[in-house]
Amino acid sequence: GAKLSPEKLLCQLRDRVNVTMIQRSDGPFGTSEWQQYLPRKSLSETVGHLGRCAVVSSAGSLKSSRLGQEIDSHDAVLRFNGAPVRGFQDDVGQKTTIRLVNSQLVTVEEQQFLRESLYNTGILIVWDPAPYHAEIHEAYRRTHPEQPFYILNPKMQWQLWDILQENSLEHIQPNPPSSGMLGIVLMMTLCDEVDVYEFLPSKRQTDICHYYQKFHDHACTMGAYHPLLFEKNLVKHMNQGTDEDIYTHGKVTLPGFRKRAM
Ligand code: NCC
Repeated sequence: GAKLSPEKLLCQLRDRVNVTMIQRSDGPFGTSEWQQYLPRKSLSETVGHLGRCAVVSSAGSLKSSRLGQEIDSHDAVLRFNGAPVRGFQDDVGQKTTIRLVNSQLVTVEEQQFLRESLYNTGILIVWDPAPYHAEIHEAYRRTHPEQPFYILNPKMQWQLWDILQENSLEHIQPNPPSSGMLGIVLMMTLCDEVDVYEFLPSKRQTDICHYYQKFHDHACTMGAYHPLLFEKNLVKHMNQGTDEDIYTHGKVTLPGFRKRAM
């Protein structure tokens, strides 16, 4: 596919990717046991109007970045999976407004997921309910009844994948986008402006997978299962910030969909 202009690409993302959460009345989730475990309020009602938002990748290159203060200066901060803040505040900040987790984490690391306090700050959203276990959702709801806990509409990942494929010259394996890419598009629907940290690696780029673990794997940054390289090309194409910001801060600035007259 031929690459669209950044403006056209933003319109396509806004118009074709349906960023919604599963609602109480939807399909198999509409059964009586499920109804009570889905939040009553919509996500946008829960978060309200958001101006500047930050998306914090889990990349190893965040280590020693000292971006914490800058990240926390945003109205809302999105983090992924088990990425911690305690002990890493200087580099990644401490504010967590939304945590986006994959269903593998919820099911495979079930005991940690149910117990660790990391998960009960802010709003939780889980994606990819294909192998999803309703029991864990229920168990979590019982332990933290007040916390908003949403399930991302599973169509979204394939709508986004289509746009990734259309804007790439190569064939992309039909695997869902990474949590990172899903979170970026989610925040573009909720916020006026989105700063993304270390999704496009800075000068601190490293083979260390996460800022919170001593584990080396090149695929964490470049992708293996997820079409990460294609995601990063697309995000680079839409960047409204400078190449200098990418190099020094690993920072990309994207416009929110709401403020656009497209
Ligand atoms: O590693 P993960 O991702 O939790 O990272 C969150 C997002 O940060 C971006 N990232 C991460 C590391 C890195 N070096 N560069 C990056 O750009 C990516 O956008 C990534 O999505 C996931 O996407 O959900 C993923 O989850 C992990 C794992 O399941 C969770 O951490 C829970 O333990 C996957 N790892 C494995 O399955 C081993 C990973 O492939 C994708």
